Amino acid sequence: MTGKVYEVPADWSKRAYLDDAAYQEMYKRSVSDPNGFWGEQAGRIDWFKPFTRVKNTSFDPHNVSIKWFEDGTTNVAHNCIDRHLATRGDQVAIIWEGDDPKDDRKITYKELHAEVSRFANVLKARGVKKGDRVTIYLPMIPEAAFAMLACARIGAIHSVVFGGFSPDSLAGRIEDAKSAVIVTADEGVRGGRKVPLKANADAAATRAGGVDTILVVRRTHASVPMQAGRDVYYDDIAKTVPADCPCEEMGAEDPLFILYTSGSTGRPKGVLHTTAGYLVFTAITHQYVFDYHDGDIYWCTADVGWVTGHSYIVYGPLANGATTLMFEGVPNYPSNSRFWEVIDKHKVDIFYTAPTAIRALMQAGDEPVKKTSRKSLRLLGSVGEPINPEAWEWYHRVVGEDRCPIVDTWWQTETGGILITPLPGATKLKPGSATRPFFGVLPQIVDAAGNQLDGACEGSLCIVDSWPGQMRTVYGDHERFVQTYFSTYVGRYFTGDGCRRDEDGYYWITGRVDDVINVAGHRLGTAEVESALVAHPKVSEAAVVGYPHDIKGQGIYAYVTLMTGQQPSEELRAELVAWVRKEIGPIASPDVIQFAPSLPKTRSGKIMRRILRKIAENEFGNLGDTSTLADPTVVDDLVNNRQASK
Ligand code: 6R9
Repeated sequence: MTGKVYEVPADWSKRAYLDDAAYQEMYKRSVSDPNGFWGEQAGRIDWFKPFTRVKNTSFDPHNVSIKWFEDGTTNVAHNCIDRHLATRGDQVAIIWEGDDPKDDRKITYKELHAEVSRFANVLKARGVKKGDRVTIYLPMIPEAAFAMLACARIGAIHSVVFGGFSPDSLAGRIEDAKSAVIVTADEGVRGGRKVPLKANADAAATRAGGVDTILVVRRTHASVPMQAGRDVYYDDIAKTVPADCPCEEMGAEDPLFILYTSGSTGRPKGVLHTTAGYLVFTAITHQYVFDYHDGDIYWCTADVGWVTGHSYIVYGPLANGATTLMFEGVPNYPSNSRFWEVIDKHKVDIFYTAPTAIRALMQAGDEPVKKTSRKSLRLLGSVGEPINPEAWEWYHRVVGEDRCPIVDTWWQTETGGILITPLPGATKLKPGSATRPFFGVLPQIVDAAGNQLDGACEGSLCIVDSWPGQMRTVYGDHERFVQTYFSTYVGRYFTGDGCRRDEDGYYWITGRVDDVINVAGHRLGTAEVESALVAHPKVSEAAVVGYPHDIKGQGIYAYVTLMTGQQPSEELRAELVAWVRKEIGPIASPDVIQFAPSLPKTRSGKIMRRILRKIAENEFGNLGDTSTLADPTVVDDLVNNRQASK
């Protein structure tokens, strides 16, 4: 920790929406009078029918129920598009920057209206109705945003699946959502390489069953097999449908989307977000956290397959009438200057990315950054995992030339939007700290027994009352929602994160305290990787833990016990890595596989992950109590055969 504090720059305290006094006052009001505060904030969106009740929420595990603005009606696409037409029809809504620096496209609000309406009519032509689930498996092309907004327009529920997931992972999500329609592309393009999206969608549809339409957007124009009756090219039907499509009137609590995310147990959960509260919350956070003003060019580098892409590429920015940049490529293609070149090309004011990208670019040195101008930049953001102070300092000094504040935003798929964050005109920054709670957010740090800790302390992070962007349930499994989030610390939302609060009341997220690992900003359950490994015919048992990784934050370390008669070998190691990539997707590739004749277990048969974590972290001296192990000698073997991690 550098211990350094960065004051709010003088020009920022002048131009920002909020200074520290305004933050303090609004924060106090937001938590002492949530009905008044959020009732007013709901005025940032158009309502078809006004609500009469603001907050109706309970975290009581016998009756977890979260409703905001429940009797009002509105439509998300209307708020993100139609209502802007009169004042900003010719303003650019989306700047698309392709993987190849020569490819780009600008889409005005008027054009967005036409594209989304047409897309909505195409979905209708394929029988999609209000409440139906549509799976979107697309690369980062404008059609991904069109498809999401088209669903919102007609009241369909989208489930976006990251293009890096395997056919199996995609199939699981299609099945769980009971989705009959998949929107995909012939192929995706990333870093100059093709991704066989349609082929993956075909395999997933076969596995999942129940898919009656695969809508194919042409991205590379590669020839892909098309199954008659089921598969159709988007542009072929788009020509045949009207350009005009009215917005469905949606209840505030009607579902907007499902997004699958990993937890510590079982299969990924379908996190369900609804209409009005989510939109109000993403809009207010996008405005204040990024201090978004009319005319700013805003760029979030996330993929729409993750919640950051949903909330801060599409919904928050478009609700605010912003210009949002959508990037198809990767940070190091064609060179390590790509991010900074895109910033110069499109005069980006606000740039929001992930620590893993910052660390990777930092390793490439200052030169690729310094050869670009970046003079348009005035604010930097970070999200997805804790940012180490070294990376923070480099981002601030080299990328932002000491003039751009950094907003380190902590939040989750479940929270819908940012919960702990600096506000650039109000908050002094400490590198590595997400600083203070956003409006309406009441964090609580608890000890293992669930006691509330006060003042400077460290423990597990809970949130004690609801905010409008909170997930409403696990799709199709409300009991799992209650069990996962409200039972560990009764009556409180448990985030799964560890957290320290310092003497200034600043929050420092220390990472997950459950069996979730965060690899390059992607959430993975260790249980998911384990079940992929044990599905291999030569594997009898597997235990997976995270370990510190210079660029990815955490790497994946897998201990594997083979079936009797199988011999460890380099070939088998490579085969298992390839197997996990195929089962889950490249993001889940184990970095290290250690073959272990047996795993450390308690007498009741539970694997002692604490020990496995220590060995993976190279902390042999500090293995803690091993006396409860059924066979303590197992540990010596593991230590002696530890694999060097990359
Ligand atoms: C938005 C997003 C959520 C988990 C979360 C935490 C980690 C996210 C962070 C951060 C420290 C930050 N996380 N932002 N940790 N500082 N600024 O990433 O959602 O994919 O659901 O991941 O990511 O561990 O619990 P999601």
